Amino acid sequence: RGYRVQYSAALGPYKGGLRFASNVNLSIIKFLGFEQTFKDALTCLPIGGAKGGSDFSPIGRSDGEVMRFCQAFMTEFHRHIGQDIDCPAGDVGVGGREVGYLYGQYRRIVGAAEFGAMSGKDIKTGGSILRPEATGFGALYFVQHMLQLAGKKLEGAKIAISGFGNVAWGASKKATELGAKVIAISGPDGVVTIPNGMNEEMIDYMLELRASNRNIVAPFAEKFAGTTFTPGKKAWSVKCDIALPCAFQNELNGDDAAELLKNGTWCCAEVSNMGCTPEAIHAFQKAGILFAPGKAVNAGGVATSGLEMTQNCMHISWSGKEVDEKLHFIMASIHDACVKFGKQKDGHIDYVKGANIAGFMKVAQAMLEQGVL
Ligand code: 2IT
Repeated sequence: RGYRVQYSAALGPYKGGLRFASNVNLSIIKFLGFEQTFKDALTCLPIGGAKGGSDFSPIGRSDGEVMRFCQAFMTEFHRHIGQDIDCPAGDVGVGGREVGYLYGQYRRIVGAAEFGAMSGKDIKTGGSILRPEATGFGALYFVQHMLQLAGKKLEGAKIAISGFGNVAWGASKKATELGAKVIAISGPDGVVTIPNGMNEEMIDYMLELRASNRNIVAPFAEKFAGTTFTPGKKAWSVKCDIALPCAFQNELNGDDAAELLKNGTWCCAEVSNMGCTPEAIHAFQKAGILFAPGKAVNAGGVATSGLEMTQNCMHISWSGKEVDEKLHFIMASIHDACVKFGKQKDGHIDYVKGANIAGFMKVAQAMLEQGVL
C-alpha cells in the first residue's frame, strides 16, 4: 500500500521523502509530513511539507523486484506530483537506486525530463552533488554550532550513532573529519563498538553493508579487528559524550536516556525524525544536557534537495564547494532561529521550543499573507 500526505504548500511545492519500510502506515506518514512542514520552513527555502511511502520493504529483494515495485508505485503516484506541485525524494529504504527507478517511470509516463519532479537523483540525471552526504553533514554542522555556543568541543568527543544507512554514514564521515571519534554504530541485530573510533575504510564499508541489503551490522565486527559486536544491544548502551540517533522514530526511549545520562552523555542531537520518545526528551531536558530535535538537526537533507530543485530550474550544476557552503549557511541560520525563539530567561536554549516556534511562525505567516490557504 502506498501513501502520500501533502501537508502544506504555503511556502512552496509540497516537499518530503518517500519511506519504504514494512512498518509504514498512514499514522507514521502523517506525523512525518507534519514535522516535515516545519523542517522545510526552517530551511528558509520555498518548499512546503509532505511525506509518503509504502509498507513494501526493499530489504532482501532483488534489483528487479525493487524496480517493478517502484514502477508500479509511480504509475499511480505520477498524477499527484510535478516540479511546481510536489517534489518527493528518498527516506528510509529509498536511496539512489529507488529514486532512479521512480524518476525513470515518471519520465516514461509524462514524456518529459522534468528534473524538478523528484530530488535525490543521481548526479548524471540532474541530482545535486553532496545530496547523499547532506543530512549527516548538516547534522554535524548544527552540532558544531550548538557546542560552540555552549563552550564545548567536538574534537576528541566520543559519539554513538544508531543505524548504518545513508544518514549514519554521512554523520560518521563528517564527525570523523571534524576530529570526533565514532565509537559505536548499530543495526536491528545489535551494536558494534569501535574503541579507537571509525577510520576512512570503516566509513566506506558502511556503504557496502547497506548495499548488501541484509539490514545487519554484525559483519562490520567480523571485518575489522579490535571492534566488537554485541547482539540485541542498542548504541545507547555504549558510554559516549554525544548520542546521534540516525535510524527511526522512537529509537531512543526513556530507559535509553537514563542509561546515557548515567554514563555521562552531555549532548543528544536527533538526526532521525523524532528519534527520541517524549520520555527521553524530558529526561535530557531535566538533566540540562544539550538536546536538539530532528526537524532542526536533520534539515540539511531536505535543504540540499531544495538546492537540487534550484539547480534543476536553472539547468546548472553547482560544485561541491558551492553546495557545501550553502548547506553550511542554512544550518547556521537554522541554529540562529532556534536560539532566537528558544532562548529562556536564564539564557539556556530550548532547541525544541525554538525549532517549533521558528518553523510554525513562517508557515502561519505565509498562510495569513496569502489569505485563506
Ligand atoms: O526527512 C527528510 O527530511 C527527508 N527524508 C528528505 C526529504 C527530501 O525531500 O529531501
